[in-house]
Amino acid sequence: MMRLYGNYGTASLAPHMLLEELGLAYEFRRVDTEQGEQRSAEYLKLNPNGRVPTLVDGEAVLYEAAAICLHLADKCPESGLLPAVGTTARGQAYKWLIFLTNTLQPALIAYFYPERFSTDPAHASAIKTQAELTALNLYRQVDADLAQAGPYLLGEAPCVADFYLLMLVRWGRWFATPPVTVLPAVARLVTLMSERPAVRRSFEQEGIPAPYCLLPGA
Ligand SMILES: N[C@@H](CCC(=O)N[C@@H](CS)C(=O)NCC(=O)O)C(=O)O
Repeated sequence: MMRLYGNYGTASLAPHMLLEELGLAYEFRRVDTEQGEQRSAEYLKLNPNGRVPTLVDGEAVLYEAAAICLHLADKCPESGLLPAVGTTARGQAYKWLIFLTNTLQPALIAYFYPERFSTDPAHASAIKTQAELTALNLYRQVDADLAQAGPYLLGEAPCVADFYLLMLVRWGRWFATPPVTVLPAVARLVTLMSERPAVRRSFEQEGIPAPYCLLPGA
């Protein structure tokens, strides 16, 4: 059985949602990142970056959330969460997933860990502010695309990148302007994705309450 190492609401959420969506047998092993368990010697043997998630699938040990998502979708081609190899739609799915993981996610990481981006602790607040502005512009770019060609990133049906986007939109709930409050097409995608039974199950397992992409009571 596969083992997903992760923590609630973190970068392990996208692989977790996909494991549920695809109906694959797995076990979720919590790594308490607030307590620093990601830096334990035992965990570093699996993921030398000291980050979650990590997936153990037989002999394979995979880190990087997007790679894990692709691997899971590849295991179930009949799910259609990745279009056929060589098609334009497959290329678009790669584009979106890599945009999310390589462009939007780094801005969010700078927002959550600003102290890692300067040797001077006094810079942290400015880095955080800029990271929020950058991320909001990127969410806006996604919103414009979804408004034109949605409701999902590839149009009529969800692909692996929509699960990833849901996860990253959730992270924006901490912003002064959470993306779902100003970006209607993004908010629609969040509604559609979070209505999926598999997504609900993973939210329940991680103790994620509604509203999923806003702070409680917002
Ligand atoms: N590029 C990695 C980033 C993973 C990442 O930053 N995970 C965060 C949680 S969202 C983490 O493990 N944080 C603990 C830490 O940085 O010490 C991925 O996408 O898997």
